[in-house]
Amino acid sequence: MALRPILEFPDPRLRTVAKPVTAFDAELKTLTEDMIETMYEAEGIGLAASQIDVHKRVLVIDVSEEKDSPQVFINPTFDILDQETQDYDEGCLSVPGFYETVSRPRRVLIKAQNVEGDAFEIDADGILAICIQHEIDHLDGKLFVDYISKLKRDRIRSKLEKAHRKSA
Ligand code: K1U
Ligand code: ZN
Repeated sequence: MALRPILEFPDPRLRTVAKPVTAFDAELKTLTEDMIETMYEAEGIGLAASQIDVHKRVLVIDVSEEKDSPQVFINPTFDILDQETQDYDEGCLSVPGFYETVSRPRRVLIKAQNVEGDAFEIDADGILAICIQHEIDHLDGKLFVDYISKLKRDRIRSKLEKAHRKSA
């Protein structure tokens, strides 16, 4: 297993739309193992392959208290089950240090495949429903900062660009 570097906003590669997975092979298994290790090391509750510059429709999530229940979602989609929304102060490993309130549908039906290619569904609410929507946004080249005002987004962009210049 290996840690993979995480791209940070405003890196344009985060805007790439990921392609569906068609090969359920050893390379995919290694990718998911690396993503789980990278998510835990970064202390995140989710990670999309797009964030490590791999533009395939692959996500990992672990919303358990003990951080011992990683879930892998290949080619995930969701249907909204409840039009009611919930607000949550979202963070993002690609936008480190910033949290903003985002409103999303509170209950969704997740449809995905596992690493072997078998289809499954999960009726999700709470943090899992929020996290899967945030991660699927990554696969579509979208970030949580796209839901906030341009003024706030531009402020975050310039602070991160300054931090990147300092660390270069
Ligand atoms: O996609 C990512 O960058 C991972 C992101 C997932 C996420 C967090 C909060 C709301 C929606 C999606 C993170 O894990 S950022 C870290 C974080 O916010 C967090 C970490 C531990 C517990 C709770 C939140
Ligand atoms: Zn994110």
